[in-house]
Amino acid sequence: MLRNILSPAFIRPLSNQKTLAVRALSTSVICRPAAVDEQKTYTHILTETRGKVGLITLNRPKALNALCSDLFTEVNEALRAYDNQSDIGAVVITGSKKAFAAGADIKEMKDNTFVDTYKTNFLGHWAEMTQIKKPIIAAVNGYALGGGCELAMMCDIIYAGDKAVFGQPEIKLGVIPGAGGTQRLVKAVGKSKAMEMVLTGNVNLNATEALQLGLVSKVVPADDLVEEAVKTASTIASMSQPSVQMAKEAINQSFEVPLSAGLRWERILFQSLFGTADQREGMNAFAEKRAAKFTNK
Ligand code: DAK
Repeated sequence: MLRNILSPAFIRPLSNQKTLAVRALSTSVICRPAAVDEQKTYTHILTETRGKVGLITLNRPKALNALCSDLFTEVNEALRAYDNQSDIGAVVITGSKKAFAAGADIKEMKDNTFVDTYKTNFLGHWAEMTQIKKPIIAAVNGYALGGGCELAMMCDIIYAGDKAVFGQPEIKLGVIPGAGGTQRLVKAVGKSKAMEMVLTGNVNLNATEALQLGLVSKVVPADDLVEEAVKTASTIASMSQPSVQMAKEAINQSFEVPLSAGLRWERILFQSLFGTADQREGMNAFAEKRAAKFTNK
């Protein structure tokens, strides 16, 4: 969406921008494909709904949840379905058994040519996930290596179980991180640590180190991890959904555009929420000393 805003057509008076912002948001919602069948069973993931939260569990434990192409296709399908489901407000992704994900599937990738990756949409899978509007929490239960670490960083909030391990070992395979591991990691842990991790391939972060460096926002005992992530996701899901989705978008812009453009977009989104039923309700509820009841309007 921001690409549209930065185009010359968007450099207009604020009132027009507000209209455009609202139109862009509503158009992108209306044009989305219908939710896939909620009863669908997947091969490599498990899905479950907990209240207003969608829970996706990566489930190839024998391969430490290595992200083969089919698994990623399923993750995207489930995310799109939840994104289109009006009674879901946020999603949690976790892994089964001892791994979150030990990376992209090396056995699948090893004989790939560049053309193969196009045919299987290997590159596209990863880009698709960033289009999801609803917040995603990664509940990292164990190994989050290579693409697994990148997958966690593509989520909006990361909680680490006390057995979590974060690393970017691609250099040991003769390649480099290819889905954000050289970019998002630097912003989370700083240049020196990111260089150390990526250039050696064997400097991993445990949960406590990841917390200290700011890669994760909370460390949770393994047994409570999913419950804690679902609890936070439920809180998010109880807020006004247009505000939640605009806030996610605005924060993500800080990774992508210069500060001045990010501040401008934040202002447009902020102003576009004034006059909505939820803005009136939220502020009236405060004045009346009661909890707000949002209707997402
Ligand atoms: N791929 C395929 N299989 C994997 C795997 C992986 N990444 N990681 C583990 N496995 C499999 C093992 O081969 C083994 O299978 P079997 O031999 O039993 O058939 C099984 O999982 C159990 O693994 P281990 O026996 O090795 O278990 P350990 O506890 O001894 O060791 C480990 C755990 C996590 C330290 C070790 O498995 C390991 O080092 N795994 C590889 C980690 C790694 O190098 N990950 C980075 C992969 S490269 C891109 C998008 C994404 C990517 C690139 C580009 N674009 C969009 C451009 C991502 C690249 C990567 O992630």
